[in-house]
Amino acid sequence: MVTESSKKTTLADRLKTVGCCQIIGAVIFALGLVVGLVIGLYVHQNRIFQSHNIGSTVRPVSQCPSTNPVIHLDFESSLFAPLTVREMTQVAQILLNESIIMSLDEPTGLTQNFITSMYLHPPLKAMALKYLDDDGPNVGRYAKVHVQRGATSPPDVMEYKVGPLGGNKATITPLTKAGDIHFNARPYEKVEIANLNNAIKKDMHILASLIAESFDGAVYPRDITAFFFNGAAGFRAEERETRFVIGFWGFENKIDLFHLLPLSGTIHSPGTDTSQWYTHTFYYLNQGPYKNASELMDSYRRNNIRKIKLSDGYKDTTRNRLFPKRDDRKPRRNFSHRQGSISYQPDGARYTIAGSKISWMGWEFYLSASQMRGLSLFDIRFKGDRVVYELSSNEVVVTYANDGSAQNGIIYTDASFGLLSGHPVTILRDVDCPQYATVLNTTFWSSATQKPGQYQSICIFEADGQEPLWRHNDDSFAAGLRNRYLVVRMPTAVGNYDYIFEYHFYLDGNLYTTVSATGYIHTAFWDAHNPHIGNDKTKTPFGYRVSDYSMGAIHDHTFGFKVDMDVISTSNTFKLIRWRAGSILDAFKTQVDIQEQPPYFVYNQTRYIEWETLQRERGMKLSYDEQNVWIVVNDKEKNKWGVERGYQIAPMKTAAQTLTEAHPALSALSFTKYHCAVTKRKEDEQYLTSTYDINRMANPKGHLDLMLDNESIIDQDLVTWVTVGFVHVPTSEDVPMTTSVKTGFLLRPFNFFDNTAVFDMPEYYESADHKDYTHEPEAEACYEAKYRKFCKYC
Ligand SMILES: *[C@@H]1O[C@H](CO)[C@@H](O)[C@H](O)[C@H]1NC(C)=O
Ligand SMILES: *[C@@H]1O[C@H](CO)[C@@H](O)[C@H](O)[C@H]1NC(C)=O
Ligand SMILES: *[C@@H]1O[C@H](CO)[C@@H](O)[C@H](O)[C@H]1NC(C)=O
Ligand SMILES: *[C@@H]1O[C@H](CO)[C@@H](O)[C@H](O)[C@H]1NC(C)=O
Ligand SMILES: *[C@@H]1O[C@H](CO)[C@@H](O)[C@H](O)[C@H]1NC(C)=O
Ligand SMILES: *[C@@H]1O[C@H](CO)[C@@H](O)[C@H](O)[C@H]1NC(C)=O
Ligand SMILES: [Cu+2]
Repeated sequence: MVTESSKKTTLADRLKTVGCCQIIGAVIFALGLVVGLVIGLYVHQNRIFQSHNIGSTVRPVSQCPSTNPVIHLDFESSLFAPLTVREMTQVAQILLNESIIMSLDEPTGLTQNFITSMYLHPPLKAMALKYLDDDGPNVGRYAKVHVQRGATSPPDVMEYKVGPLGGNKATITPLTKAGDIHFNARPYEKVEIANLNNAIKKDMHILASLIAESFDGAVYPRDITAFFFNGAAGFRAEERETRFVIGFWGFENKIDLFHLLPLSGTIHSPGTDTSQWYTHTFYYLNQGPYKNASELMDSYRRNNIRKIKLSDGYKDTTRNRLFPKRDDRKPRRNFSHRQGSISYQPDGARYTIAGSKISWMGWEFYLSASQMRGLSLFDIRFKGDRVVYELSSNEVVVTYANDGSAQNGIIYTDASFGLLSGHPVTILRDVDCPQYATVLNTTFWSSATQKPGQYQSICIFEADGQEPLWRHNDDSFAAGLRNRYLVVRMPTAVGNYDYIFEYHFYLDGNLYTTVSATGYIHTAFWDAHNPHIGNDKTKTPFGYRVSDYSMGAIHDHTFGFKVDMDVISTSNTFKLIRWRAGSILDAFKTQVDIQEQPPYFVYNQTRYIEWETLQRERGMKLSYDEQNVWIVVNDKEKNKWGVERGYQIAPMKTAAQTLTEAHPALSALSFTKYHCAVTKRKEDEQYLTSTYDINRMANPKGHLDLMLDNESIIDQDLVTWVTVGFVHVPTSEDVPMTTSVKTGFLLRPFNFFDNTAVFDMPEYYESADHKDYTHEPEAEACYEAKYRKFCKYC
């Protein structure tokens, strides 16, 4: 009774208050409106904005606190940080002093010795672990250097380890033997390209009228140039036969890979004596081979050949077809003039960077990078336990298929060119990462200038996933945790493609590795009268027509990673959980021998799981028909429930290699056959591929199948080599730009913790009776300062 009456009073009182409030509210509102208008006019006229003077109508908003997460950037004191510019200079000086190279001037000829790349040689793991875990001595920093030795007889390529860097105790250790790496198996670099360009000059002169008549009045070298990266330089290491194709100029002194032309040839280009080089095997509109340019020209003059004549004015349209700029003739989308949603950091950064060590919400790891292999992370720990010793991108393979004289059988192993040494990439704030991201440099050695360089290529930030990491609603409560994660992102540009490598660290111990592809597609000439295509003049067996004279060549993108898991210690075992279907008896018989199905089973069929411990090194492929779960466990470490602690390796949606062993490249690319291969870790099994194998496919020397040699992998230091990718059928939407496509894999705790690892985080929780309410920390509203200008050049 008492309660009821008091309730009524309260309600009546409230109603009164409300009525009263409404009047007061209206007055305040009117006042506010006037004040607001006046202030608005004032602000407008004076073009100033002083938030603390605005009064009650506008909530005062100030700039978000800017905390600098960088404690220091002394990379040279770190075990794993990328080499610094200073260290690279020291290494070059040491090689010069020891006469391994003769000069640090720009190389001008192939008969010189010069450095083609340089990057951190990771410390020996045993030593690094002693240092990290047992107060062992600092193992120092070492460089790995590739030297192209054209001055040596016979010429070759050598790799050296130089260090320890910093003091005056550095020594040079050859990692290869003289002659081991044949000179003709080396990757292409600028000096050779200049000589290859020279080698075709006289042919271009001979073919001048063919070029002009066929290609819209094109004149070499004013309008067209040659492209030399058309796949392997030879099948055997000794061979060097460089196929070239002609195309229009694109951006910035580079060929336009979208407007290649149907004129090609091959340059016999072995060794260093360029006077012995010659061109041969010419094709025009896939007609040939012609022994030399004169022979082709003869045939053309005598009309013994089918001809092509591009439409008039075509060559002046190529740039606009490709240039990635908004088309001003297109109407703007409604509201597209407004700024889109953005995220900001209201309470300062929640991560720190000390040297190359990054910490965020229980995660700790070191960042590293190599100009050849890209971005790496070392010593990844979560809540104090080491989970991964090394997580590194290793290789990107792109295998094309095409019907073009120099445009068939193209295979790129991008790490041979260098995942980070192609074009300097600068992080585009607001495009690549939010304003508040921290940007770190990576370094590279420029083969062309014989100087070190660095660019702003990695960004680090906490991302707002804008989604629940977990949630639950019940009649008695509602609760959840917003998903936020740390991102380490590195965009790269290798030729026409841009790859964006990322690592995402989650609050629950999950770690995503992803890679996206965007950029330009690589095409071949579209020949409407190609005798190899059917009546439907829109496609070839190798892809669709995507422009007047271009077809998009089908290809795959395959990304290989080294994942050196250390679940708590280096003693790990790999287990397969097989996802089975069968009878109830089959299920039980995997553990106990029973003869009769227990009576309470409603069906006699079920699914069940079986465990297999991998005894020996093995490569595995995913299959929809065989659902397996891959886990790396430490059988000496148990969780509270007695289960061995582990981490799962779970690929995201991925393609599989479909080339068979009949394809000549498959052994050099043997890693592409597996989605996951498990090997016993060895210092000399550093990478999935060799820099040189693509140019010596007949006898490749550094690929994954050579590591899979049946060694025991029970309670060993294991490396799992994870490979994911996608197939690409280019369509008209890839022109001018392929929008980003993503794949990757997840490392996920698997009985690693006693329970969900996030219940040490502040969360949102509300009981139905509203008596218990907690939420994540909430800072005052603020605006994010644009502390770095968007525009790089203005
Ligand atoms: C250069 O070499 C000489 C002897 O070969 C050695 O004494 C000197 O320390 C070296 N200098 C550097 C910078 O390595
Ligand atoms: C081109 O080949 C033809 C016949 O195969 C030969 O007669 C001619 O000398 C060659 N020309 C050049 C410039 O090598
Ligand atoms: C865009 O805005 C205009 C003007 O408000 C409106 O007439 C039109 O229907 C809108 N178009 C779309 C696609 O929403
Ligand atoms: C990063 O590289 C840029 C050049 O791209 C340079 O100006 C800057 O000083 C470098 N920053 C650090 C910390 O080395
Ligand atoms: C399973 O159940 C089906 C249908 O109930 C029955 O026909 C079949 O014989 C059973 N199989 C076994 C092995 O009991
Ligand atoms: C791998 O090694 C085991 C044990 O030595 C042996 O039984 C097996 O035949 C080997 N397998 C291969 C493919 O060599
Ligand atoms: Cu692609």
